Amino acid sequence: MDMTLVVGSKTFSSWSLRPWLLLKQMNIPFKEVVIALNQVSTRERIRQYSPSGRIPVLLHGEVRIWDSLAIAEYLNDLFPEKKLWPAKIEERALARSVSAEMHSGFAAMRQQMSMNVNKRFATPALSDDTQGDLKRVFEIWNDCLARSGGPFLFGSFSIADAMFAPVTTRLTTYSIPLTGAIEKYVQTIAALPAMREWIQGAQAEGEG
Ligand SMILES: N[C@@H](CCC(=O)N[C@@H](CS)C(=O)NCC(=O)O)C(=O)O
Repeated sequence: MDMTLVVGSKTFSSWSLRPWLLLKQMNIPFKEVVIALNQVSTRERIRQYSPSGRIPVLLHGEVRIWDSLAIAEYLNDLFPEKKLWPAKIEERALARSVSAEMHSGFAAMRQQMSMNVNKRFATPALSDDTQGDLKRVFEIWNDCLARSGGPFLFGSFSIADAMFAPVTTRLTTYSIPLTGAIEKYVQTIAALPAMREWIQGAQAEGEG
């Protein structure tokens, strides 16, 4: 049965990037529908697919899943052999914790460093709250990478990497100085063929 992922503009839609990257990276075939954000028709177009009025949405037969983390969990249920979460229960618990923390937190960073993969800005004066958010993201990454040995947060690519992928692009867009394991991790995500494909798609939109 075909799967269709409805996403927002690739330039801006950080929530959409997560399940899109997960599907691509795990070689799960899907069709995509892209809805341009910030247009007069955006709200109405999203409503055709999404009861919450938000995207991403995954359409699979009669099943509709809205919300990036719910989509990731659905894919994990559908494709257990793909090991979208780490194999060990302790690692899985940690991966779910950091993914949920990303999903529900970091409001200051999201607001001050909104995703725009087509732009590069000089490092802005970061608010205390944004600095606190970045400090916590780096703490999570350093901890996970030290435990797993990399190159991804839990060794091989998992839902946790998909959840944090938009943060890696924000660090580049806003020229945040990086060192050591953090810099290497950002480079690892940027070098993924799927990530390059998303960015090419964003460039083709000519937005931002
Ligand atoms: N918690 C949701 C958030 C989704 C969300 O906020 N999506 C934005 C686009 S990135 C949206 O649909 N905005 C509606 C609009 O721009 O009209 C998720 O994880 O999927």
